[in-house]
Amino acid sequence: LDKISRSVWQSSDVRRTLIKRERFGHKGTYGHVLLIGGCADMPGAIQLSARGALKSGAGLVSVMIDRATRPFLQLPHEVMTRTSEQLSPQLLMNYQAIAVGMGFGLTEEKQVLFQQILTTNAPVLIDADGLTLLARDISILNKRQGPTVLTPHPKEFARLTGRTVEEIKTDPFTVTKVFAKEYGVYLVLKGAYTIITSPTGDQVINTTGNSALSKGGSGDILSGIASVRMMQDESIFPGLCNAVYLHGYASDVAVKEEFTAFDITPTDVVEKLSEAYRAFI
Ligand code: NPW
Ligand code: AMP
Ligand code: MG
Repeated sequence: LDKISRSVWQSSDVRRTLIKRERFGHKGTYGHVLLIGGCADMPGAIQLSARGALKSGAGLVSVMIDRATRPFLQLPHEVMTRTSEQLSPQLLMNYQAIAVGMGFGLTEEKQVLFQQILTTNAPVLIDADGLTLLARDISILNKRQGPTVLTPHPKEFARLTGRTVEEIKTDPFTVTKVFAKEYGVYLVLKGAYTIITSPTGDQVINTTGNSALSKGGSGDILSGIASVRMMQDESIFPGLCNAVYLHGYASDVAVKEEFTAFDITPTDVVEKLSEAYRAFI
């Protein structure tokens, strides 16, 4: 691999590829993102994703949950809701990016919904329980018409590949590259150093972030950020790299300025996105 096809994502890359906010832009300019997830046991995950998307400049943010989850949700006023009973191919055409899986649950009913969602041509990011559902029948990826993004941590990637976490950590560059090319997906293997791989095998490493992120909810926030960045930035691949970079950067700012890696929460990280974006406009 040469230096270009596997390099560290830099601040200059973010500055170059992050969308410019236009003086005459409107909410249509910035796209409508749909986040699908949540269940009665885990109502927090989808709310964290919604915060991540909202604080990343989406024109509109909607979440889709099942009716039973609705009473447990406290969403920002700006976020619109749909219930999974309303799901249809026509409805999904209204969104420029879709993310599915955060706190979704693993029931048979969710498996069916998941398969219906993947029939859309819109870009779909699959995270968390979406990845576990995908691991039950990975061949569904071969039927995808639109772009697909997977954001596993090592255990989720182990489920998808049938390998052990140890095997993945021994040679993460090769296993991710082979997988991304085989299934034609963008792959974000999360960790202290996250590796982002394109369907053609380009690879980028992210070095921002710290152990403040090693807490439940961090990945759910990243999914919200990533669904916006992949929709708005130069193209999907740099958008994903920017999302991972800015998520890590926000946690670095938080640890330097206000919190420690002990007491910071994922919710605090979302607030620090303001400073992350400010550094790159
Ligand atoms: P261990 O313990 O080391 O064996 P799962 P999940 C491993 C929702 N959430 N390197 C580690 O395994 C999500 O959205 C809801 C190596 C860890 O215990 C999902 O829908 C929240 N191993 C659902 O929960 C907040 C690593 O993976 C195991 C690793 C399940 O998601 C929390 C967990 O993997 C959560 O986000 C690494 N770098 N990173 C809410 N407030 O609503 C992780 N592991 O079993 O797939 O479950 O990731 O917790
Ligand atoms: P998840 O396991 O889905 O909640 O995702 C965790 C998120 O936090 C991913 O974006 C990881 O890259 C990030 N993360 C976790 N631990 C660290 C760490 N020690 N250093 C940097 N980033 C981390
Ligand atoms: Mg996660």
